[in-house]
Amino acid sequence: MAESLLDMYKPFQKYLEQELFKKFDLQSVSIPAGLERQLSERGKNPAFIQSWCYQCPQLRKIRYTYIDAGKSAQVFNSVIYPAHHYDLPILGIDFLSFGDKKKNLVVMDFQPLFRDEEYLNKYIEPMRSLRDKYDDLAQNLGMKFYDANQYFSKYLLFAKTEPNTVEERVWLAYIDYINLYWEILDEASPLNDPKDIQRIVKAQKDYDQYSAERDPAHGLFSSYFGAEWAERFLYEFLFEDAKPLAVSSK
Ligand code: BLA
Repeated sequence: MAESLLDMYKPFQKYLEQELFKKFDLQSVSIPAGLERQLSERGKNPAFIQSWCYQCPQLRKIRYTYIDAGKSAQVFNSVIYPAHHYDLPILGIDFLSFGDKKKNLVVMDFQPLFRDEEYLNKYIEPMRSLRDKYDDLAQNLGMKFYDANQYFSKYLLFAKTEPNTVEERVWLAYIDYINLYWEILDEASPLNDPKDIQRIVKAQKDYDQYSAERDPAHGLFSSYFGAEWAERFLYEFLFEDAKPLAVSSK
């Protein structure tokens, strides 16, 4: 399916892109100067990173990033933030492959903004049948960087797996999860009360802060592109609503 094992997540990017352009009236969002693409020749293989960003009335920020460092690393990462008048979970995708495809990590989730029962019943329970269908991809791996009880659902896909499984099982799961996300979005009713909207603004901002502070990719960005670039990429693009900590942990 992939043109070569070397761009193993490119079909996933293409699929998402096609879906987005088919379903939504997308507008390009500019990425701060110097962050849209970057090439590193520091490592064993050159590493190229490129990002895309869009918005539409239903989705206030759609971003995805591809890192191509040949055999050393292939990464597809995407976060889709619904408009502030929808309290839907954030769609999070993180597919990684390191060192000659020996280690493939796939994570995909509808990342809940709130954890009360009503919310979870409304937005997370619908994932349950997919979680059961792809039981093999919902491995009980512990988290080192993140807290599984914050911004992750109990039905996330989280697997360490083989390239074949990525091309076959993960591909099917990916399509199913994305389609379910579109369904939930189609059915969502916009909120009007400014208090409700403020609560969502804050929850999405807290998500950015939490994610920026814990991002396991910080070290990878620094080693490829330098600490300064890594810091900017995190705080000016990936999680732009987060504020850098006064004392940086660089
Ligand atoms: C883990 N994600 C990782 C790791 C890296 C990235 C390098 C550690 C892999 C390892 O050595 O075990 C990479 N994260 C990235 C990249 C970006 C990024 C390249 O933000 C940005 C371009 N991560 C997400 C999203 C989810 C997510 C949206 O960015 C949600 C689906 C999940 N990534 C996630 C999880 C882990 C992970 C759960 C395992 C971390 C842990 O053990 O705590």
